[in-house]
Amino acid sequence: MHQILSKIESPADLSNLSNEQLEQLSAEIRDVLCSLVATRTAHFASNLGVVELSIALHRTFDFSRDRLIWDTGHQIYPHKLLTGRYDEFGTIRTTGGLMGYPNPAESDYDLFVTGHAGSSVSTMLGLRSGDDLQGEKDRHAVAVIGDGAFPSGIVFEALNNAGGMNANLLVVLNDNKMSICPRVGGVADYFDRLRMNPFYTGVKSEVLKILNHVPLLGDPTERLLAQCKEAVKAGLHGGMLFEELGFSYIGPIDGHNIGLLRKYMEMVKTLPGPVLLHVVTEKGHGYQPAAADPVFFHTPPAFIDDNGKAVPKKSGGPKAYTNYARDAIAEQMRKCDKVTVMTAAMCQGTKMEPVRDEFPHRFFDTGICESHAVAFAAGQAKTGLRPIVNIYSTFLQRSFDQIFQEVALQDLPVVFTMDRAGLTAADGPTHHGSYDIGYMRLFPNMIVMAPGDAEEVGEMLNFALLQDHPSAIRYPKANAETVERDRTPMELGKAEVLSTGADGTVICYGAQLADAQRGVETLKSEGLDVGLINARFCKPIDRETIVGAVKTSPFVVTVEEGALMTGFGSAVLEACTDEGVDASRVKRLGIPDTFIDHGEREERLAEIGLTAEGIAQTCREMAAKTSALHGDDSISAGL
Ligand SMILES: Cc1ncc(C[n+]2csc(CCOP(=O)(O)OP(=O)(O)O)c2C)c(N)n1
Repeated sequence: MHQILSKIESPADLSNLSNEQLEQLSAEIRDVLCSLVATRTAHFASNLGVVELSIALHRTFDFSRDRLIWDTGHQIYPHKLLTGRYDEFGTIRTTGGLMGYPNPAESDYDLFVTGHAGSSVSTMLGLRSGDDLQGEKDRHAVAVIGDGAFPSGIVFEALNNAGGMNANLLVVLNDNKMSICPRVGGVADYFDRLRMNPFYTGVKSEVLKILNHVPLLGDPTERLLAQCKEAVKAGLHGGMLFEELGFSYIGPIDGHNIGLLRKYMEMVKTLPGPVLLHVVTEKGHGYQPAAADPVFFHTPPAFIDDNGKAVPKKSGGPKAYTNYARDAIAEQMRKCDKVTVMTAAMCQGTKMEPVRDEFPHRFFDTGICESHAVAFAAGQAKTGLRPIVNIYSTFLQRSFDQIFQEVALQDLPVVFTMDRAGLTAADGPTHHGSYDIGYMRLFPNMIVMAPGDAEEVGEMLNFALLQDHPSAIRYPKANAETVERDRTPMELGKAEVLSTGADGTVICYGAQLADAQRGVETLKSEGLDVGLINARFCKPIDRETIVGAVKTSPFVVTVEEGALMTGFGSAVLEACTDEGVDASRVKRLGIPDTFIDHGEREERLAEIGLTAEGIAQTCREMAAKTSALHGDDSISAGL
């Protein structure tokens, strides 16, 4: 069925194909993408939009030698299909299958494992510089970056540096007018003006006229290109921002016209110095529902196409932590008009659209600019507002220094609600929220918390907003359960003891509480009496309760869905050592010191023991070990 695509073993196989055949290839790639999203959640609209661009790039350059980086990397599916991964493509985003992002372990055509936006121009400049210094100046360097990722601060740092170095570098701006949600900010408006500017239409047709006389392959003349550049510089408006930074700005051009793309790429290939090629694409191109609703189709759930209408295969289901957090934020904003909320281009992922619509003046989308968002929140906090920075754990890593300097060092009451804290399944290592416990608890003044169940999300947010210090609340990408118990009120640095046990204690930090309770109940039915503590706070840690449990329990198992190194369990060990308490009978469950692959979240959690059975089994092992140590047959006999 995919007559051309199925024969593409490497991009070299594109070399004999005509533009008509390349267009057929585009249709075949789109067909593969549509079949994929009928089976599972995957990045869709962005990939539909870059089909022709991917083909033109691989047809023009030789990326077995030249350098190519797709910024963020979520739009890399056509590239994967063109670089020898057609046969395995059906495995993408499944355990053991292809990654949904670039992965050098899969292919030499993928240079970096990425998933976070904004680094492409910097890394490409490094590659350019490395190749130049090592006598490989003939290798071309190409970074493709979306208009959503473009306003990230680091991109401008890289453009500034590249312009100053006059590096031979091609930056392709893939302008589809969208981030995940509609793009925001001044740069977005600037791109709009570039598209609309009548002078530009003029430039475009002038350039086209010239290009029509340039042979497709070979002999591109620098003189003509210099003329284009001069034409732009002569004041025909648009692109001046890039020109001033030292780039030659070319475009905008139609990113779905393969012939045109190839012509321009042949042209810019030989243009010396840094070049920005502005390519206009349509997100969702070729599948009408996705083009009409690119927000939903950015990463849609598996769906069936019912006469052009996407019907999700599964709907409903229990409420996720994200929804509880969203509702809690909305409630606080209704209660107090000093409460504001920030997102860094993740309004949809954090399900904040209703909050945005209800509080348009207290909802701030900074674009993909996490470090700015944090410093911005600090400024608001200084004026007396109570900002909530609602960012995924993994993306908030970008703001480490602003969390340190602008927030913690000033002791400003900014609240961080960290979504996707823990394993995030199909996206893999770039998206797991593994490190926030460590990077938050490092800083003096910071209050670091994790709700044990659904109800605690709102209670913790309320508690956080009452503090005069910065605080962080983490929760995973998971459905939130309710753990039935007599609840104790939230108190700074106080854990909640759900039950005590003569044989051991589980101390849970965060959303594994329900699993821990199930695990403890299973053990009880087996004759092992294990108590359960809901830690609530990693910092300040409840020394009295937690160190007390380590002192008096035959064993303690700590549970957290975060990196063990610097995590909650480490905080427990540190507290014990500080108090001179023997912590050798403490076993820590969490994310080990390795990068976790993509795959089903449940599978991945099971591998590291973060399930009810995993927790129970660790307790059994600890019970056997400690009873053997103490020569106590009764416990091991009970197992
Ligand atoms: C640092 C960081 N923050 C947020 C995200 C989440 N994210 C993934 S893709 C995306 C939109 C990117 O827009 P654009 O670059 O225009 O690409 P498009 O999908 O429109 O092709 C966002 C916000 C991310 N990957 N990295």
